[in-house]
Amino acid sequence: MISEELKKIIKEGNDFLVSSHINPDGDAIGGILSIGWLLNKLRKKFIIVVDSTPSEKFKYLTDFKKIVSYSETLKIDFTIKNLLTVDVPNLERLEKVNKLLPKGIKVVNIDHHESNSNFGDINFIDLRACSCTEMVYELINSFGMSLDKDVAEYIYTGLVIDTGRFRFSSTTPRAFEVAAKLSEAGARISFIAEWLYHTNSMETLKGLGVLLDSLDMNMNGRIAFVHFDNEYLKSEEGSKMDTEGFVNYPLSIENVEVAAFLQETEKGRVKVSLRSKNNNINVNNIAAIFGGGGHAKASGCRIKGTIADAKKLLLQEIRKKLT
Ligand SMILES: [Mn+2]
Repeated sequence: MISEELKKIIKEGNDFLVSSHINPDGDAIGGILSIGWLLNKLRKKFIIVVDSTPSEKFKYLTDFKKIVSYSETLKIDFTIKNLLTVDVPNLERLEKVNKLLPKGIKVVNIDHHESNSNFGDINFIDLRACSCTEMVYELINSFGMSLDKDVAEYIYTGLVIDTGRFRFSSTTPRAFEVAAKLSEAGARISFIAEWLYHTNSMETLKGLGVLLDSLDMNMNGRIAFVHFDNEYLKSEEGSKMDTEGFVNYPLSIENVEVAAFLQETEKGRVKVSLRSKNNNINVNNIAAIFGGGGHAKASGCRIKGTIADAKKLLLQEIRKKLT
């Protein structure tokens, strides 16, 4: 349900900073672009800023280039009065974008993460929404606007990414209803599927080979780990690959219940993506132990130490849940 309070701040407010989490995924990017589309229709002043450069994978989205990557020298030519976040469970996830926020601004929080801390002045949280873009779709609808191809593709991209192509158990009948409307509005369904899931760079495919070689099975095949060490991530080939979706390969193994994809992004610092196929194992809770978060079946965190250290710590926690 769209609250009157939410509609009011979007209708009457101005000078918005729109943002999402660091390393934005398809739902984050689709979410901020569809909010931008709405604000533009309402002739609002706004800027979209995220920490980190968005993946080129999403360059087919019309206003992709309007997403600004945070830098120390970034100048915004208006005073921000409102912050609008999409797909952000807590403000820390904005990372350096926090430096742009003046004191006393209003915060609007649009999200579907279980771990959301309700940090906004206005919180639009819907744990049943398949994607944040589905929530923005409802918001745009509440303004009685009709969709064009551009916004239909922003929304559809979030929906496809966050439902794993309408595959996750979280995929609702509503997701298909919304997808039908987006297709009607001109979203290129076939092109997006081909581009997102059946087009790879050579480096990505070679990287997948390296990753699969690292496969490490634990607890009689119930837990699968894969990893990249820092040397590979920094190498000529490794630095060019797109690792999106890689965690699904270990997860696809029959009898695997929990999969973890570890990347030593810096020496002594490991980024972890966690996935669960077991309804009784909530990987959001496991990620939370290490200061991360996400969803019951898909979450992430960062662990200090080597790949071996991180595996050991994760194994300890996952083992507790599995026994
Ligand atoms: Mn999302």
